[in-house]
Amino acid sequence: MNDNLASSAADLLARVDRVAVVTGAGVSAESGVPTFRGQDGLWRRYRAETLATPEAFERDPKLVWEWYDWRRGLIAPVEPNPGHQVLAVWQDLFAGFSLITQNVDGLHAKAGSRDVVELHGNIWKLRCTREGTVSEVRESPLPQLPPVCPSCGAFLRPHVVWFGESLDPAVLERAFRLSESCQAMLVIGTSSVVQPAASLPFAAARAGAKIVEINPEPTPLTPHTDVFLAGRSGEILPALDRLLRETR
Ligand code: BJW
Repeated sequence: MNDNLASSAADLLARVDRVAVVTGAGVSAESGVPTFRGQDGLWRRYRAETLATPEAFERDPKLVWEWYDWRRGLIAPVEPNPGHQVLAVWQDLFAGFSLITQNVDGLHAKAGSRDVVELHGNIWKLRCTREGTVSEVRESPLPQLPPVCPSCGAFLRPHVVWFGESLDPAVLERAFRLSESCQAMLVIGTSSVVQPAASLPFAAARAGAKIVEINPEPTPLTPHTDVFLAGRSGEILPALDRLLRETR
């Protein structure tokens, strides 16, 4: 990490009251959860269109469920890392703090973050394909694949947003409102290619917010940021937290 850039980011954060954070799979990478794209990404080994689309589920619900059940088993024993922990502490450091995540792993909540805006749903929740009811099911592995609704017998599906599906309008509207009302936005561990999540920092910047990005690799957002901190969020966020406390 470049010390001057980290100091600039800390100075920037020390001067604002309202902060919004957008996270992606990279924030959970140091906990051992694979990302989607990139070297060991899930999409390198599995084809998104065969597993994360409504058409895939229609075609072969058991195959899709086997993949999700495997991922639930992978995530179940995983613990939040120092990056998640700093973000949980920051909710009480700023007068206004919001955390918007594309992740479905629930690790921000496990770290103690409250009221997380989950853009793409949550892998621990299941939704009835007929009635639309949502329930939280932590059991892993699931006893039956595909699981069925205890009330009507229809298949349950993961309560996540697949490609080609719309995000929950209320959740999306809230994410844009928070983005457009913050003074600084941190964009952490996302390749910034999946829409509409990738538009949030642009909406924030248009409304006057400063943008800080944390990622080991540059992304399509990088040229539009005020500060780009190259590195892992589990290392950079604790360092930024220390600098911020010295500055404030
Ligand atoms: C670290 C690190 C460390 C590593 N520290 N960092 C234009 C053209 C074509 C299609 C579209 C288009 N506009 C919109 C679309 C459709 C599509 C889309 O955006 N496609 C793009 C790929 C082009 N979007 C949708 O379909 C969305 N719905 C929608 O738009 O509805 C209206 C509509 C429909 C149809 C057409 C047009 C409009 C829904 C998107 C749903 C995404 N769902 C998934 C799966 C969720 C369930 C599950 O988990 O199984 O969400 S896909 C996957 O990508 C997952 C993620 O949340 C999402 C984003 O990935 P993320 O988090 O950025 O992860 P990675 O792996 O990409 O990046 C990790 C980053 O971390 C990397 O940069 C690393 O460098 C970094 N990193 N280690 C910090 N230690």
